[in-house]
Amino acid sequence: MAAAPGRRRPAVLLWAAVCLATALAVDRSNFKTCEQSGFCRRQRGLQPGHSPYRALLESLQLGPDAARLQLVNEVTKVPLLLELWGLQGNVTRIRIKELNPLRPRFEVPDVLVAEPPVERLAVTGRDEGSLELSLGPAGHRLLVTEKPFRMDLLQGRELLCSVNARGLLFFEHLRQRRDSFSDKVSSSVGSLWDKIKTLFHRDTPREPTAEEGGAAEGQEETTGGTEDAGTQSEKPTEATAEAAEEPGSWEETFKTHTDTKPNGPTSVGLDFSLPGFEHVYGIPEHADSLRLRTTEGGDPYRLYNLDVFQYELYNPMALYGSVPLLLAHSARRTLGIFWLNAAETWVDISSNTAGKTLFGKLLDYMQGGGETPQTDVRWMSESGIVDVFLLLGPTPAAVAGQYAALTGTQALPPLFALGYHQSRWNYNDEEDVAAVERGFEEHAVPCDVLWLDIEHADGKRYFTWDPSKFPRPRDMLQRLAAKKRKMVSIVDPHIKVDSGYRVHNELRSRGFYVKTKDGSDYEGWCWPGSAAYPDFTNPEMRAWWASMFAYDQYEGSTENLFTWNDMNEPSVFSGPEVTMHKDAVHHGGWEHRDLHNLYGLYVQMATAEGQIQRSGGQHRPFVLSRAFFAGSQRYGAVWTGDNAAEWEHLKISIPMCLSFGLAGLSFCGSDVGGFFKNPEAELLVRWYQAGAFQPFFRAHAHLDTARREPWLFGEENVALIRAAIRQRYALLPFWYTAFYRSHRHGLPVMRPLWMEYPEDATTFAIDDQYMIDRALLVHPVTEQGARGVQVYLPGKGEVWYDVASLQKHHAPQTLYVPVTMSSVPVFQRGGTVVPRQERVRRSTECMRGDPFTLYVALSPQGTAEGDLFLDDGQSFDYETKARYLHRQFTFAGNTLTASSADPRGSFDTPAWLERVVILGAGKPAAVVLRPADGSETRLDFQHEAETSVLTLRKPGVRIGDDWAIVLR
Ligand code: NBV
Repeated sequence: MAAAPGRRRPAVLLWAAVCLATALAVDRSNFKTCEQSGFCRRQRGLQPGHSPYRALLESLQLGPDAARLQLVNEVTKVPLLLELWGLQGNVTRIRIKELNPLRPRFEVPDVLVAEPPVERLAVTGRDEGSLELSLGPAGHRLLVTEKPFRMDLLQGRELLCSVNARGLLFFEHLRQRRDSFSDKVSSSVGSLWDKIKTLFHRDTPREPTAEEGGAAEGQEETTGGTEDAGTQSEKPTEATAEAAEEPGSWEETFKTHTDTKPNGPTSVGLDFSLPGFEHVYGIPEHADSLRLRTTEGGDPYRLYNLDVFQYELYNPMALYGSVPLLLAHSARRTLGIFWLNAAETWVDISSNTAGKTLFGKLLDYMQGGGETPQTDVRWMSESGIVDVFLLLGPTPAAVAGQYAALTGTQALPPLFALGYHQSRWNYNDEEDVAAVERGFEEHAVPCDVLWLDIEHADGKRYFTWDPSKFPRPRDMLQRLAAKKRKMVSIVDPHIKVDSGYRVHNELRSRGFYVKTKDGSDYEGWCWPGSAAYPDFTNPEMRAWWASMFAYDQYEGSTENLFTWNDMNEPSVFSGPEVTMHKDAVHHGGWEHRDLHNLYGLYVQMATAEGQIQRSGGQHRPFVLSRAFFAGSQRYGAVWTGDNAAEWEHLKISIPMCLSFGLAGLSFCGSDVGGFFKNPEAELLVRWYQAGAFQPFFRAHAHLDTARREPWLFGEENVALIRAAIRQRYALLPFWYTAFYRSHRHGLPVMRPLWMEYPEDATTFAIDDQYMIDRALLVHPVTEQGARGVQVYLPGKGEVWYDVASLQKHHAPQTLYVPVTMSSVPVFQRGGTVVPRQERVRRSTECMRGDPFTLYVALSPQGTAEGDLFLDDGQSFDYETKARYLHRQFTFAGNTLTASSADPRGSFDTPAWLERVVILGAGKPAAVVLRPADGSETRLDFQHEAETSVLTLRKPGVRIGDDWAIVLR
C-alpha cells in the first residue's frame, strides 16, 4: 500500500485518479528480491554439492515414538539434533534444530490441531555409512546416510523423496555477538567472508581442509548444554561459523529501514528431491498459474504476508497470505511437503525436465537415455527450526486428509455466507445502505449480506460508528434482519493511537500492544494515522479482543453483524515492505521476524472466537481475512485481495483459489468486478458468472471507482447478473454439502481436475476449469468477446451433462462449447446426484425449508449417487447435538433410493422433494414412489426423447425420509 493515509480526500482522490487511469503495476522497489533479503541471499549462495553435514549414526537413540540422532557441521563443529517420526496415516515428520542453542528458537505454536499419533519406528538395517529405519506399517523406510548427510524415503523399492540430496541443508546456529565485532573486525570480515564463500558457495564443491575448518581468531565458543542424543559430537571449535558472516548479518538495511537483528543470522534451509514428479502446486499466496514454475534464473517463490499495492500477475512475489504446503503430483502418486515455519520463507523449484519439449522428452524416452523426471524443492526460512511433514499420499485425497489431520479442516460456514455478498469501499451512510438494499428488492436480485468498509467507523476507530453517517446502526441492522439479511463491518488490527479511544486506552494500559525492541509500544502509520498493533500472539490479548465483540462492548452490533479483518499481514504503511519491523517484540520475547506469517491467522482466530462467545457458544462465526497461514481454514474465509477490473485478473482468480484450496483454504473468492478500476459491463457480467461458481462470492470495489451495483448496467446486464446469482442460490444445497464434506474430510470444495482424475496428465496444467466437489465441472468464460470455449471433459468411459442444455457428452474429449453472454459452461458428471432448491428468494434464510429438486445424472452404467447435508445453517447444534440430516441418494437398477448417510444425525425440517430430474434416462412405462411405509403411488413424469431427460413431478416425500422411486 503506497497510499498516503490520513490525508484528506482530495489527495486520496488525486492519487486514486492517477492509479486508476494507468495500467496497474506494483512498485517493485518497495519489496525485497531474494538478493536484497540477507538470509535468502546467503542461503541461495550455497550451491548444490557436498553437504558439510555428517550424521553421527552412533548417536542414534530410538525412543518409543521418535528416532533422534545428531548431525554435525564438519566445518563449524556445531551439532544439530535430527528427530524423525513416522506418524499414523502415512506422514513422516523430520525436525532439525540445534542441539545446544544459545537461546530457544521459535517453534510454531497453534497451527497443528493435535500431536499426531505416532507409529513405532525400528532399525531395519545398518552398515558403516548408513542406517535404515522402518516408519510404520505402510512399508515406508528411511535410509539415513552418514556422510555427507542425506536421507532417502522409500516405499518398497520406490524412492519417494530424498532430503539434503543436493547438500543444501544450511542451518545458521545462534551465536554471540561480540560487541567489538562490528567495530574492530568489520573491515576484515568482508575478505574473510569472501574466503569462506569460496569454501561453501561455489559450483564445484570439495571437502574443506582441516585448516579451513580450523581456528579463526577471536570467536566465541557455543555454550554447552545437555546433549540428550549422545555426546559424540565434537565441541564447536573456536572457529564457529561467526567467521562466515557476511557483512549485514547483524544488521540489515532496506530502503530507509534498518533491521537491527539482535540475534544475528538465524536462517534455516533444506532441499527435497522428488523423483518421478514434474508437477508441483500449492504454497499460496501467489498471483500465478496453479502449476508452479521452476525458479531458476529468477526469484524463488516468496512466502511473507505483505500488503502489495496493485499486485502483478504471473510472478512469485509474496502476497497477503502464506501456506508453506507444496504438493507434488504425478499420474502415479501425490505427495506433500509441509514446512512448518512462520518466518519469511522462500521456495526454489528446479526440475530436470524444465524447458524440455514434449518431443525432447519422448526422444529421451525412446533412446532410453532420459533421466527420470525430477523436481527439486528448496525451502529457506529466516528463523525458527526445520520442521517438515512429508505427506505421503498416495492419492490427492489422501494428501488433503493428511494435511487436514495436522492443521484442521475448513470451518463449516453459516449458510448465509455462501450466498451473495455486496460490498464496496464504502457504502456511505445508513441511507445509502437502505437504497442499495432496496435496489436488490426492486430488481429481484438475491443478496444475503451488505458490507461496510473502513469509512463506516468513527475516524477509523474500529468497533465504533461514524456518528454522522451511521447514527443508528442497530436500527439499520434490524431493518436488514427483517429482510433476513446480514451485514459485515470491517475491524482492522491497526488501532488508532488516541487517548480518547477506549479500545486504544485498554490495549495500552493492559500492555497488549506489540513492542519495539526497546520495550515501548510499537507504533506505525496506517489508515487512522498513528496506529499501534495489538499483540495477537498473546493469548490474553486474544481473549480480550474476543470479548470486544460482546454486544455491550461493540456498541450498535447485533446478531446479524459479522466481521472482516483486513490489513492483518499486518500492514504498516511506514514499515519496511509496508509491514512490521522484524525486530519488534511479541509476547514471550519472540521477534516479529520469527512469527510474521502467523499474525493474520491469530487476528482471524481471535475475531472468530469473539463472535462465538457473543452468542454464548451457540452460533458459527463468519470472518473474512486477508492474511492467512496454515490452519486459517479453521477460522473462516479468505479472498485474493486487491485485484483489478481486468480480464487477466478474472482469469487468475481460478488458479489462485484452486491453490488456496489445495492448501486447505476452501472458502476462497476474489473481488467480483475487480477492486481497482472500472469494469466494462461485459467483464462485470462474466465476473459474476465466474464468481457464482467460486466458494466465496462477493462483489467489491475501490473507493474511487464508479458505483457498480448490478442494476446500474441496464436491463440486459442486470438480467444476466440476476441469472448468475440465482444459479448460485439454486445450487446452495450442493455448495453447503460440499462445504460439509470439506469440513469433515479436508477436501477442497473447489478443486483442480487432477484431484478427481489423478492419472490423467491432460488435467495437470489446467488453469481455466475446475471441479466443485466431485460432481460439477466449471469452465467460466474469461475471454473478452468470447464466442466459445474449449472444455476438457475427463474420464475414460464417462459422460457429462451440460447443465444448461442437459445434453450428454462422452469423455474424454475437448468439447467446443459455443457461448453467448448468458452462458456459463458447467457440466454435471455422469454418476452423480446434485441437490438444488429452485425456488430462489431474496436470501438464503428465506429459502430455509423450501422444497428440493434432485438432478440425477446417470453414468453409462445407469447409476448415480450423491448426498445432501442439512441443518439449521447457523448453529453448532450439528456438532454438539447431532441436529443435522445427511442424506444419501443412490440410483441403481432403475431405482432411486434415499437413505441416511449418517444415522447419528437427525433434524426436523418441513422441506420436501418437489422434483427429480434424471439425465440420460430412457422412457419408463411407469414411475412408482415407495415411501418407507411400504405403500406405492404412481408419479407423473415427462420424458424428453431428444435429450433423454426424465422429469418426475411432485414426489412430495419429506427430504429427511427414506423412500424409493422405481422406473418401470
Ligand atoms: O479498507 C479499504 C481497502 C479494502 O476495501 C480492500 O478490500 C482491502 O484489500 N483496504 C484493502 C485498504 C486499502 C486498499 C487500497
